[in-house]
Parts: sequence; C-alpha cells; structure tokens
Amino acid sequence: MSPHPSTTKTYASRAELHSNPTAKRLLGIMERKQSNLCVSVDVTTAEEVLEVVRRVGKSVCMVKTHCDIISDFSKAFVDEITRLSDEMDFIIFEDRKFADIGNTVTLQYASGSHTIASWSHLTNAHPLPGPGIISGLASVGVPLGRALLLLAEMSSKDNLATGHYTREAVRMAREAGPEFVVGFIAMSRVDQEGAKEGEDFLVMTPGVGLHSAGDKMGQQYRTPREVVYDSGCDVIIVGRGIYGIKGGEEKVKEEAERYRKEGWAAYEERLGRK
Ligand code: 5IU
Repeated sequence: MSPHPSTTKTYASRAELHSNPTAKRLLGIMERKQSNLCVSVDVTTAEEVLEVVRRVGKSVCMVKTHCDIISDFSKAFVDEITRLSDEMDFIIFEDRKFADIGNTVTLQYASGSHTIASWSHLTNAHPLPGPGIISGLASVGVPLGRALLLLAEMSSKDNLATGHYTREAVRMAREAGPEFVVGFIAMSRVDQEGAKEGEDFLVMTPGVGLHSAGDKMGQQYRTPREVVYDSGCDVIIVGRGIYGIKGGEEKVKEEAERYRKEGWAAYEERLGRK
C-alpha cells in the first residue's frame, strides 16, 4: 500500500492548508518546536499538573488534561494553564471523551464546574451516539475556534473500537467536514482507505512508552518510532512514561526531551530526511 498522503507532507505545509484555527496553530507549533509530543498530565491536584507542565512545556506541542481528576480544579488553575500555553507555546487538549446525545454534550462542553470549551483548544468524543454528538459539540466549539477528535481506535487490550466501528468513525468525520473535526485518536492511519481529495486528518496516538509493554489494567505501549514511522500517526501521547519517571524535576524534563527527539526523528525518517 502506498503511504498516506498526509504522512509524506511536512507539518508546516499541512498547517497552511488547515482552515480550523486550532489544527493550524498545532501544526505550526509542531514545526516551530520540532515536537510531535503531547504529554498527558494525569495527576490529581492543580499544583501538580502545573508543575509537570512547567517542566515539560518547552518540549511539547500539546498538553493533555483530565480536568475531572483534579481535586481542586478552579478558575485560577485555568488562568495559569492558559498563561503557560501562551508563554510556552502549546495547545491544551482536554481528553473528555464525550459520549452522550447532542443536547447533553452541548451542556457538558459549555457548562458545569469545568466549562471545558472556555479553555480547552481541543477535545474528543466517541462516535458511538452518531453524528448528533458532533453537531452538538460544534454548536459550542466552532464559534470559539475549537477543534474535535473522534475516537476511532483505542490503545487498551481487547477494546471494541475496531473494524466496522473504526470505519464508521472515519466516515462520520468525513461527513462532518474539516471545520471542527480535525482528526482521530487512533493507533494507525485509519483514514488510509477512501481518502477524499484535499483532506488531512491529524492522527493522535496514546499508548506510547519506552520502558514497559503495558500496565496491569490493559494499557499497551509502543515506541515513538513504531507510532510515527511504522504506523504514520502524527502526535505521540505520553503520560506515565514522562511525568511518572523517578529522579526529580530534571529527570522529567530530560525524559520529555528524549521522547520529543525520538518522535521528531521518526517524523524526519518518514519524510525521507534521514
Ligand atoms: N488514553 C489511552 N488510550 C486510549 C485513549 C486515551 O491511554 O485509547 I482514547 C489516555 C489515557 C491516559 C493517557 O490519559 O492517554 C495515557 O497515559 P499513559 O501514557 O500513562 O498510559
């Protein structure tokens, strides 16, 4: 099979063609910072999250949050992570995994104690409920210049997002158009088949780690090279492999740089630059 067209282009050239402001900004950051690394900051107090972000911020194109695990989530936290995102030049991705009918997700996205749409540039949704989930989220997100990923595949063992389900996720994204849906959470180039002229989805991939094959709860890890070079994905998402490394502040910084370099080398290799 010939390589997917998106995998043979530079992030910079892809940035130019995107109409969605978040996708455009993200691809620009990736090129500027030579980083396709997203750090997933799954720690449970605001100060811990911000500490990790300050340590890894220089090395990443994106920071991924789970706002519902932060015990002291507040407006002050939002202000500070937003300030860091401007200062250190990264996108904020709230990994909310919306999964309800359009009306409900609209409320979950805009309201409640987290008001996710007000601070998170990018979020994601399960395609399970059908296209209404996209139109609901788009009604809130599009006026703010936000972007959405659909979960087409997952990294965990024996998950059900495979085959027909994955293909339907891709079809749903194509039908929605590029205004709001900019890509997928997936383990591979799920948009390989039936690509439409001019389309360019971002494929973002969790389950990346250099130290272990997985955890006791079904997570499965691959290396940055396997994800970016072998599978043609665009962004590597790394959590415990970076913030969980033992050895203090410097070690976390070093580890983030190590993943950034490996991810970037795999991207250059896929472009045939080395
Ligand atoms: N995450 C996955 N797999 C998935 C999806 C999301 O691991 O299929 I969708 C999230 C869960 C966690 C992060 O927030 O990505 C991975 O963290 P670790 O690198 O610590 O395993």
